[in-house]
Amino acid sequence: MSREHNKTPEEQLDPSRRRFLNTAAVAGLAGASMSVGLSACNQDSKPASAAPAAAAGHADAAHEGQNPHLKPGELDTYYGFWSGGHTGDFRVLGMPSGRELHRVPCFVPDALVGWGITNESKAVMGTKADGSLKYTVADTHHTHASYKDGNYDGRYAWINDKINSRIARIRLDYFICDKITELPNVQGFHGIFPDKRDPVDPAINYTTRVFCGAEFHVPLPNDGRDLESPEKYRSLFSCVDAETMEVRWQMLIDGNCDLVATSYDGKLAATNQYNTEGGYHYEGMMSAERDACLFVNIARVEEAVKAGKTTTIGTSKVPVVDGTRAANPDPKSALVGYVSVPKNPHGVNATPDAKYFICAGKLSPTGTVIELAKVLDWFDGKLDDIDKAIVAEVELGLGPLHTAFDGRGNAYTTLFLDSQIVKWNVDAAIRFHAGDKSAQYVVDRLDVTYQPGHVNASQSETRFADGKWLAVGCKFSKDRFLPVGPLHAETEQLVDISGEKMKLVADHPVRPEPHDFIIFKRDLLRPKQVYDMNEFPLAVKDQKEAGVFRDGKKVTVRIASLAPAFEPREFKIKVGDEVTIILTNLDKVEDLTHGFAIPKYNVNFIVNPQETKSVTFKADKPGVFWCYCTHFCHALHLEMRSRMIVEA
Ligand code: CUK
Ligand code: CUA
Ligand code: CA
Repeated sequence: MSREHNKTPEEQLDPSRRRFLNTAAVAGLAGASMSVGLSACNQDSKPASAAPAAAAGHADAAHEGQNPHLKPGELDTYYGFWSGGHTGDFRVLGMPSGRELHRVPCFVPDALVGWGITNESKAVMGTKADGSLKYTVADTHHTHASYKDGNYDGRYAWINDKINSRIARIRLDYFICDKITELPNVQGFHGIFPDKRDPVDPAINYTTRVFCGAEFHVPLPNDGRDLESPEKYRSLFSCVDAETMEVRWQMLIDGNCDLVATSYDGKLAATNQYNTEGGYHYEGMMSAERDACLFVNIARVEEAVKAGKTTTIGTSKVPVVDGTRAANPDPKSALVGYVSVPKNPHGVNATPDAKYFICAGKLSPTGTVIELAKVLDWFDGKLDDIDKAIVAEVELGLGPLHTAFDGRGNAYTTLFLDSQIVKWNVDAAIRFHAGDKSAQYVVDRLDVTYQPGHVNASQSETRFADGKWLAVGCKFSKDRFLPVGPLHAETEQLVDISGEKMKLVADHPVRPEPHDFIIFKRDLLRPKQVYDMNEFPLAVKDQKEAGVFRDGKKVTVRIASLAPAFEPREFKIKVGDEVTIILTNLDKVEDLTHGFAIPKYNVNFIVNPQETKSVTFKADKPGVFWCYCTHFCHALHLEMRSRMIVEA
């Protein structure tokens, strides 16, 4: 296989270059796009060639670039929050090194921390009547963090689960998932974005809501009715309270949604739709030349909810407003405006100057720039056609998906089919669209390997985009890493964007498949490394509080760990008992984690310094069971055990 990056700058800048990987599936997609997508873009909307050819090769010779490689002991300057994909977790990377530092389990059990084993984690994850987990699979795509004054404030992050329509919150003081909410009547919860401030109260300059887009349209309620009437299927756009994690309201919408973006003034949330056709096979979903980006007038929706202009669906009590096109004909009262965007658009991203949202065309080779002030004008009745909010629609390349920003006016869009990132200047694109055909909006193209989906840059989704690093999540790795059998790692590539030209500086393999991520400055976070014991009502605060407490067949065993011993050193229970073990780690030393495993009883979890966890199980096997520490904590780690004696 030829290496895609061996190519001259002149070739990189040539937007007519069309090369495809020798992969049947990809070729198929490319074919579909070529036949239906390119036709959407007429010939004279081709971009001007970007930079003078003579200068292209050496334009950046003076730019030394940044070094992503850290010496032993050096710390990264950014945090990266990556979604885990099917592993259902939230991953924390150091950037620019790309070193994976942590995985926060959310939706799927995790054997290291005992997520899905302990009572506390099961309460967060949700259980069935018999106490078993309600779900054990997930599909996380998108992770975003809470804002204050247009920047990350280090309180929370959120992540979606597309399969079971759940949203998880991660506390960024301890890097733990503390709440999970299942959205009612939603299938395929996909895009997620926190608001950045309140639309009406200027004192609230931080995140209080999280908006959740929904992808699949289903009968509402989905209880067996309307199975064969797809024209009645709808999706719901949901608003979740950032603090309580309760669903504040939902809104009926047309079509199927991908991403969500929010404006910096708190007034607008947008979600891009690829199935305005209401198709239920892919041919139907791509039959129209244009779909939409839907703009929600947040203050109006909340007024309508307050005024009780709502319904409910099925057994859910959540108030539902009607945001369908048909229900919102008059801009002056509309809850929603539908801006037309070509064709099966993918991704919607807010520029750091707060002026524009950008949608990528996916099946059209275009990027669409929508001016937010004009959308607001339309809601105020000052603009007769909401499509006049489109200030640019320019050709970028094949299969545009997601866009990141450098804070210097440039956008970086992934081209899935071209296996490229295209760097383009938003102002130049607007001038080009307005008729200045000499405006060179394409600044640079970089081959990536291969088939990029998400892209993000350091601080890109804040007012403080700093244009230093860009990461791109490539869906295929092919020959980039040592072969490990049929399942390939994905390639997260690191690009230095501090200069005029993009520089590929590192490849990182990642376990499939993370989708989206954010990168932000490390000084915006202040994680704690020892728990506050007062967070745990069950805490065994002293070794003297340890012991066995029996109430009929219910037995509570309170255990304290203090390296290198568990207290009590042994305990007796009886077959038939319902046993709850409560374990507090009394060690206060940073990094001193203990584990607690009970052989044959399917119990294993860890307790970090000053943390308390509990497990409940039925004593159903008589014998001696050495409860042992699984986390190397001390020279006497192997000796750190407690003898569980189960009497017949
Ligand atoms: S997405 Cu992942 S590549 Cu829409 Cu969740 Cu685009
Ligand atoms: Cu405690 Cu190992
Ligand atoms: Ca469509």
